[in-house]
Amino acid sequence: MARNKIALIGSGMIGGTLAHMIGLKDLGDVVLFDIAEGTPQGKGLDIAQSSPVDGFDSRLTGVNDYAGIEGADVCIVTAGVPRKPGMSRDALLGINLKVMEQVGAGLKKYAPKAFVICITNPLDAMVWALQKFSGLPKSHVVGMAGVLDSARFRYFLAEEFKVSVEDVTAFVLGGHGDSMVPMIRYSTVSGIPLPDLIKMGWTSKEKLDQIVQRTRDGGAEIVGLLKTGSAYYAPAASAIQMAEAYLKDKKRVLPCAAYLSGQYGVKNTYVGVPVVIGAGGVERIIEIDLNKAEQKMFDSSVATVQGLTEACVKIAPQLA
Ligand code: A3D
Repeated sequence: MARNKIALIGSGMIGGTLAHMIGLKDLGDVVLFDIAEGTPQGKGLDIAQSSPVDGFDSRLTGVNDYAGIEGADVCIVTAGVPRKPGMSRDALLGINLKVMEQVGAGLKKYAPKAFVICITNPLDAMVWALQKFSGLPKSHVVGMAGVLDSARFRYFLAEEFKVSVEDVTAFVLGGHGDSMVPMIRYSTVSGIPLPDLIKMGWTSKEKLDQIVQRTRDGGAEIVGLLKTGSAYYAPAASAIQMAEAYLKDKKRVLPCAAYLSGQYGVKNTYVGVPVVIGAGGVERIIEIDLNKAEQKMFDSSVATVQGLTEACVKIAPQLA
């Protein structure tokens, strides 16, 4: 059986980390693509030279031409610019939308059968535009944000409860931004919901509210510390989990930015919801029950995302 081919569109901080993780996990051969000459080639060669030490056989190559991604099974898109301290994700929209147009054309021509995971910000609007520009099936174009936001929530909760991160499950819904909706009722420690843990005296509502806010600000906290760019280890790990679910037909239930065509009463919008990822791409969108307060937060998050997609249409009317 031929090895999987994984194309990384964008070979910056997340792209390089993805390439390294794909090698270490033996997920397939890697093609790094970037407009910067030398960057994908240099990163590919550096990681390839670690393969004898770590014992993996992935072939890594770097290219500046979309022809190099031809026939890719999975494409992970990080092309564009990241935030600087004090910048919102939304401020990246104008620049990154133009990048999505180029990436979409490259995918359409060379990798129309790929499962595409978009990471470029502002995430929900960029994945929506990328699907339109590329014309690939909506089941095969998905955005990574929920796995990362949930991982941040899980990490902070595990720290608060002094238990293993493995035993903390959490869901974060809605758009990837300040309006994201960490779902307290659906988050548990080994099946015990967070509201019950408050009753059991493990934590207080005030402490949970602080953790929810820290989760919402999780990206900005790292941008503030790094000063030169945004997070890349945890975003890369999150996208790898989604790619692995597809390549191994794992049917994982993961929160992802998926195309809604009526689910949750929302149409023509990509936003974070739980989905099943398997060999068919996004195989199912799971509609969970939201109470009034959760619905209100979700609706306002959707409205924020739709405001951004409208801004995309103003810049690129062909997206309408
Ligand atoms: P960075 O290290 O700057 O890498 C981006 C790469 O894209 C650079 O190597 C550029 O040369 C390349 N690039 C720019 N324009 C093009 C183009 N037209 N075609 C191909 N390549 C191009 O950034 P990064 O890897 O840290 O972040 C990449 C993106 O991910 C940014 O938009 C971030 O905001 C975003 N991001 C999203 C999350 C989510 O959770 C959704 C988390 C972290 C970062």
